[in-house]
Amino acid sequence: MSSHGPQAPPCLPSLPIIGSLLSLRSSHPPHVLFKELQEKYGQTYSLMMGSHSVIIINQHAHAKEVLLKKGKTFAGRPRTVTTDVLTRDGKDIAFGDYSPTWRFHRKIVHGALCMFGEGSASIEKIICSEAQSLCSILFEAAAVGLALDLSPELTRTVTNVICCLCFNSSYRRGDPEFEATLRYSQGIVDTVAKDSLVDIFPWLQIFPNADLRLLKQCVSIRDSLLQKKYDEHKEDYSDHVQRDLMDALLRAKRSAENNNTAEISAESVGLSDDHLLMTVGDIFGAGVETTTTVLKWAVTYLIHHPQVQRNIQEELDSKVGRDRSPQLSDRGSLPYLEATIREVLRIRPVAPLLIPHVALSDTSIGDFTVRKGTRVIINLWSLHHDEKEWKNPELFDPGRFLNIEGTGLVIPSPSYLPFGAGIRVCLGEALAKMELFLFLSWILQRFTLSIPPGNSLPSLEGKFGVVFQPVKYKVNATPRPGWERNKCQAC
Ligand code: HEM
Ligand code: PLO
Repeated sequence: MSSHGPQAPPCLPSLPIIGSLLSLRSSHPPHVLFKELQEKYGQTYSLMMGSHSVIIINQHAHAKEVLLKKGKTFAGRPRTVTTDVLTRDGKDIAFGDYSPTWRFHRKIVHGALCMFGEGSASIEKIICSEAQSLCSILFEAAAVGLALDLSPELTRTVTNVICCLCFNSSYRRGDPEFEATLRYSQGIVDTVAKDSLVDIFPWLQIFPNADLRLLKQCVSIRDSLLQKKYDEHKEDYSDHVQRDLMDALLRAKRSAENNNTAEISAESVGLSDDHLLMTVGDIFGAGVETTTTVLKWAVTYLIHHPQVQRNIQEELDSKVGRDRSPQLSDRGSLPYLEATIREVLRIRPVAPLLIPHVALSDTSIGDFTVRKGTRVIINLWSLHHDEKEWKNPELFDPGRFLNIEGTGLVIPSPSYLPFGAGIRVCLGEALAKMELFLFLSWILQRFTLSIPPGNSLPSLEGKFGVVFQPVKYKVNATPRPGWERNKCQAC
């Protein structure tokens, strides 16, 4: 405790109405700027976004205090103009405030995702079947010497996994409905929750705003797609079979309706049509954009580091061989691949600022006082690039996640939280890890990825938004020796 007693964190200069906006003008993306501002204001400081007080945290001790030790106190979410458009005023999980409805929906989703652990439609089988068709497309492209932008292919592959889990359906290549999801989802990623001016100054809504217009258009396309899936599910719903997440939500709604008394209705426990749709919308959106983004970063780094790619391939050759495809039970024997995935998640976190948290009561972080309603941004970028915790943080080095012998995995620093932590921790962590492992192992068992001759290496800079995405570029997937012909049709 300081000699002056408890104090608020140091604050950036701020003016009425505009807040600290003048100190935040920068050519850098927000996570980099927030990391730089530590030099002047310390690791934990505050600023004003319009009329809201925001605390920025750049170190793991305070991050863990917020997420774990005081997780419940900091479990709130701010309401913003753009996320309200996306989620019908916070009726979803990710951007919805802490409430019994929020808890209930997290529980249903968790249960539905666990249900897929076993059985004939197991997640592993779904992922492997999608990996198989992705590899077929890469073989076809290689056969005619075509370099591919992997982004739409990886997106469709990942979309099909989550589509199967949410709606028990999938998309073929070129399916117009899939092309529509690609377009609307990119439109949403480009416009939602990126601290655009309307989110800081809600009154700006009254002026024409191209971003907000695009967001509304994209959300309405997404909503009609979700509504269609919902109507189809309602039509052939049965209490006896649960095909997917949509069915799990419908079952919860029906059972609440059957127990309906004067005071407790499906609406009042948060099972309105809006809530159901927004929950699947979240899982569908998160399920696609995050995992696809990590796969794209992984490919980008592998192209920059051919030696890392060769190391993974050698590990695959010796532990899996060529006569069968990798499966989840190989995870323990492929530590170098796992270490590479961990390093990708460190160096380019999908959500470099997580989603903002809000203090639900007066509280504290370290020695600093925090008022109820204060927004808290955990700068994961700072945690993952902290020079005190990571040697050469900008260097891509999977070896840092291996023990000295290179045989086992380690987490070398507590300053590593790619999925967040505590009661707001990512709901899809297990699923995402399975997908990353299986897709990358299937691809690298069969192909070597490189940039077509004459093209320059893709930028590692990335585009800031609600997910931090790499740039677009074309890749050659060259079949490895012994894989010149797609021999693995049967496995
Ligand atoms: C939240 C990371 C994949 C569903 C989050 C958060 C992070 C994160 C950092 C925010 C935590 C916070 O605000 O404190 C990731 C990464 C992924 C990934 C790195 C891929 C590698 C997925 C997938 C799903 C998913 C596949 C869906 C199945 C969610 C949901 C939330 C969330 C629903 C909101 C949780 C809440 O606010 O209560 N994720 N995620 N994520 N994630 Fe993920
Ligand atoms: C991605 C675009 C979709 O069309 C809608 C959507 C829903 C949930 C969001 C997701 C987007 C981006 C990534 C988010 C996810 C909830 C949790 C996840 C923010 C906007 C992360 C990484 O925190």
